[in-house]
Amino acid sequence: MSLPILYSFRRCPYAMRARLAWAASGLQCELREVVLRDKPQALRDASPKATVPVLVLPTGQIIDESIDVMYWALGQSDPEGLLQPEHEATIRDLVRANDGPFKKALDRYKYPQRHEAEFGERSAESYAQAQRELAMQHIADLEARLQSHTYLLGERISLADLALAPFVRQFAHTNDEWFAAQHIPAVQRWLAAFVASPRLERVMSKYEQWQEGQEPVIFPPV
Ligand SMILES: N[C@@H](CCC(=O)N[C@@H](CS)C(=O)NCC(=O)O)C(=O)O
Repeated sequence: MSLPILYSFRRCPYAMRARLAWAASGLQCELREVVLRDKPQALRDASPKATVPVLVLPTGQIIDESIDVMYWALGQSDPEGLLQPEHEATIRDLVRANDGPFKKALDRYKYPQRHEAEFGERSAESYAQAQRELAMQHIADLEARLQSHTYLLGERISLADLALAPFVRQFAHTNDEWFAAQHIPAVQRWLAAFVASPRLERVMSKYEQWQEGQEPVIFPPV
């Protein structure tokens, strides 16, 4: 029986969230590691927008938004109760804030040179700092949530934690020293637990670039 195929890129936070949910579901898939500057034709054929992750189901159905991959996998099997359907509206709001204004500011903070047209009179450095301040508005919202409980929605980990943590990790890693010096103890505690988790380690194995016709790589690794 053929397995679902997941096109992924190890360091992409969208692909990471999909792999986190996939691993949590207990399902298996064939993982195809993509190099973004050398995307395989099979990925483009499956999804012309050719972003990762993309899930191709044995039925031919294509799911090419990371959040939909998470919902699909956990909709099949959710042994940890990550979906928490009673909180779905809040989860969707958190994901919208993350993938929208936070991600936009994160990209500009991390790679200011790619947005030179937006600098105006500012230097690259002051532009990046302004973007970092914008991103911190979202971090402050997360801090308020995490001050009152262990995870974003309460005392149990949920899809929201897995969907947002890879992006907060990327934000922190942009300047670890600066991030560590901020007064956001609850976010720092939550992120440190995520970074140290066997859950993250399990989805961060390194794979060679996928080549058409190669032996399938089964994910997650056993
Ligand atoms: N909204 C998409 C965004 C996915 C996305 O933008 N992924 C990046 C990698 S982190 C990508 O594939 N970019 C295409 C490229 O760089 O060519 C999702 O949630 O799946």
